[in-house]
Amino acid sequence: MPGKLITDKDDQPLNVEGHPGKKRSTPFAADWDGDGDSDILCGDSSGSVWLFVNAGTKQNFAFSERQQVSCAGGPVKRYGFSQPVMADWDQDGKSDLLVADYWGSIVWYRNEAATSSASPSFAKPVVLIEPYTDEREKKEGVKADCPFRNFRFTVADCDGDGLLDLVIADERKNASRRSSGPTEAEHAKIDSMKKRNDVIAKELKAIRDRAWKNNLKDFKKDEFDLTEKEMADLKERVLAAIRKDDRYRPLQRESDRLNERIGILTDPPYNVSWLWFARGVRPVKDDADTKPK
Ligand SMILES: [Ca+2]
Ligand SMILES: [Ca+2]
Ligand SMILES: [Ca+2]
Repeated sequence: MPGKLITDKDDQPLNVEGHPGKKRSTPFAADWDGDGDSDILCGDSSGSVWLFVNAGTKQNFAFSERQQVSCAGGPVKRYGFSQPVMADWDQDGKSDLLVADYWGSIVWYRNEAATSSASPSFAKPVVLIEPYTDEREKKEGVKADCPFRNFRFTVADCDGDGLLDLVIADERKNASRRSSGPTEAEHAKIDSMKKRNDVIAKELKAIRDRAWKNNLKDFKKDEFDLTEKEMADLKERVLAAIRKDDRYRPLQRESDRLNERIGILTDPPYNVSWLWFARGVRPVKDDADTKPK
């Protein structure tokens, strides 16, 4: 289905600004003003959350100019790449705002408006998931038993216990599920692969040496007495001879595969994304205490 550009009343595209060059904005549709149609909240790369109110109808949008979403303490502003989600977190009948950010925190802004149909009025944020600051990483490393950074998340009562839960996708610097290096069994596997690689390396060298010796014979002089042109000629012949050898390529391929598998076991790939389930998270502390350093 082709997309339809959402435009404002002047027919200009709705623009969510963030840092120059970084535009990973995250929209969330919600009926902000309680008039029955969907309005749009949008987080941006700088950590702000913007609101576009639909002053038109469900079918014919007419979005007003963007407004920055605020709470009791001032503008809602997180630590980059904010993602807003509206959900009635404390189940008092009024939709609250939850925001995730780059550092992997999720905060909850309680809606303190008088009624559920009034435009929201948010309290100061309280922390549901603490950020993974540099300081914390220095102390704890990249832990394998909790989400890391750069969250995207959704809210639902997944386990049906009546409390809303969080489902989080993080971005991890280190994909390893181990806190230390390879296990004993993996070390044994690595050793046996390295041994096989040594054998292959010797066979490959023998093929190259033989090709060199055989082709050098045709020049009828010592290799140190060859002219520059003769040396280039010899190298070309050696390469051709190696390519003709039936064993060379399969051995080379086997060695590449072994090196790749050794690499995976000893140096895991970086920047993967894992999914996490956080059951009915209660506020952990005031946001002022968790500022990333
Ligand atoms: Ca609306
Ligand atoms: Ca609420
Ligand atoms: Ca639940």
